[in-house]
Amino acid sequence: MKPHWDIFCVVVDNYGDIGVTWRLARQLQAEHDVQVRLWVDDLQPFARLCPDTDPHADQQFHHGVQVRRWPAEWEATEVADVVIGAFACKLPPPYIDAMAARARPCLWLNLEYLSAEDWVVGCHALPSLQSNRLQKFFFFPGFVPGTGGLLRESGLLAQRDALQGDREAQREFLARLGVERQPEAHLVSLFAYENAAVAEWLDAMATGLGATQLLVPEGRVLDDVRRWLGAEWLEAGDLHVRGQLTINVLPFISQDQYDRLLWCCDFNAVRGEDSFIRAQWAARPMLWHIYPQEEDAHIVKLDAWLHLYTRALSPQAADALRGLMHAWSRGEGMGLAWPVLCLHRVELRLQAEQWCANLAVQPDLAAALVQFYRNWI
Ligand code: TRH
Repeated sequence: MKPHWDIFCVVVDNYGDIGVTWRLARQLQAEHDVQVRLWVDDLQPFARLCPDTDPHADQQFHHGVQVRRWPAEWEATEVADVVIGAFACKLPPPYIDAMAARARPCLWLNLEYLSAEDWVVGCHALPSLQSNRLQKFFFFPGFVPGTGGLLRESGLLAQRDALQGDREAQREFLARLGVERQPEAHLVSLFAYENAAVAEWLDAMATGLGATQLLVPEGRVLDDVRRWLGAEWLEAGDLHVRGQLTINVLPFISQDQYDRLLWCCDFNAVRGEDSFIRAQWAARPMLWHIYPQEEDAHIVKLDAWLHLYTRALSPQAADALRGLMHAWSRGEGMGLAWPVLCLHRVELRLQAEQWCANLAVQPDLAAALVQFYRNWI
């Protein structure tokens, strides 16, 4: 019989929690011989990532995954062989009791947030004994050997290569999103939180030496773009031109379409955790809007990743990239940082490809989880 896996997700805010767990659930179901149930407390954001979702259904199947509403009042259910609590979410107490009472022990894992900090290797896969004598293991995704790796579906990079090598397929894909690609323009995607530095960045692109086409899916950053344009309203399908800059507003698209958008672009501004990883699989230069945390804890995380990512760059290109990422996170300084970065476009493109190729040598997160379970039984 196939092992059963339960994944629990609390949507704190945004799309990252559900984005990561849905991707993991899909991949486990598709590539490993397991049956996955995904428990989600709020199906509305899930419906944005997976558009044929019924946000009101208690139970539904998508890509073979059983998606269950996590009810406020928990109802007794069979415990799975592997139980994953995503991002330190608290499992329903009756479910934990049932885990403790289960005749055959189940593996309990906490899937942690992604960080490139050094301490992650030392903490990855450590067990902690719970009050009911159950053991919980902390599973850390990461960029280096000794961590749990990153989510990467099999065949992902081959699909990316096929699209990146086919201008006509790119043209068709973008046309379906309402975008006519300008032949000479630098194609940039923008997914970010609200950011005071948007205006400076758009100014820099509008007055730059070459043409830029900016694709902005509907979301939190759109209001900053609207303000810069002086427009009353912005919505999917809108197109605005200011100097060298053309701006297309896109609808919020499915996860798979979003991947393709990243693959088509020359440069991607991403945020959070999941889009940040997907931009790395796109093998294109990128800008990361890291999720802001209290006391600037996010800057430590940003620097830890930059330390790894810039290692193979020339000092000038590394400085330019660091300067850009810090300006974006600070909310000022993009006016200078962007043209400086553009001087290193070629080197950054080669580095993005090399970085992606190096990451792809490591086992992916889903495979690492399955292997961990096999070693555990
Ligand atoms: O939405 P986010 O800001 O999520 C964040 C982070 O996960 C952060 O670590 C967490 O603490 C916080 O939420 C609560 O960014 P992220 O992680 O990139 O998730 C966005 C998801 O949305 C990702 O799966 C890609 C997807 N997406 C689409 O499917 N279509 C789109 O059009 C766009 C722009 C994104």
